[in-house]
Amino acid sequence: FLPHLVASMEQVEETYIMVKPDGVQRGLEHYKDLNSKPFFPKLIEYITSGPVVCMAWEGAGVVASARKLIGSTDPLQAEPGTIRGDLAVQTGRNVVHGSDSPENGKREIGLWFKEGELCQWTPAQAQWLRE
Ligand code: IDP
Ligand code: MG
Repeated sequence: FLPHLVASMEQVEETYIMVKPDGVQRGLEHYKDLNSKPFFPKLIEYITSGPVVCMAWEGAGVVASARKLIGSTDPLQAEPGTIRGDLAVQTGRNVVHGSDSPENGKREIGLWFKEGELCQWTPAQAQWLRE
């Protein structure tokens, strides 16, 4: 949310956004590969405890670069400058998720988004980011 941008627009509008029960329930499927871990019940309690902000990023090497930006699973091992390194303290509250492979990226985007909810777009500065 960028209040300075909103304030500079002529017509300030409000919109109501809600994660509905299916959106929250689908969190249960998301970590199915971890369901034998001892921390699984607490992980599910945590991940379904409130709304989440979902994003689908696309780009060459984006799985690895997003994981680098996010930092190690344990925030105490995460480098300063990463999201977990700067903002988190415990593994069980590590702020952000990123898919660990292109295959899981596809699978997880499929869990959280329906067809037609994603849009393809090219930012105006794209030509200045890559040769
Ligand atoms: P990742 O999020 O870095 O890919 P995963 O091993 O896939 O790490 O674990 C998924 C999530 O499960 C972690 O981000 C964290 O929220 C939680 N988690 C992993 N290991 C533990 C643990 O030992 N205790 C509590 N929570 C854990
Ligand atoms: Mg993972």
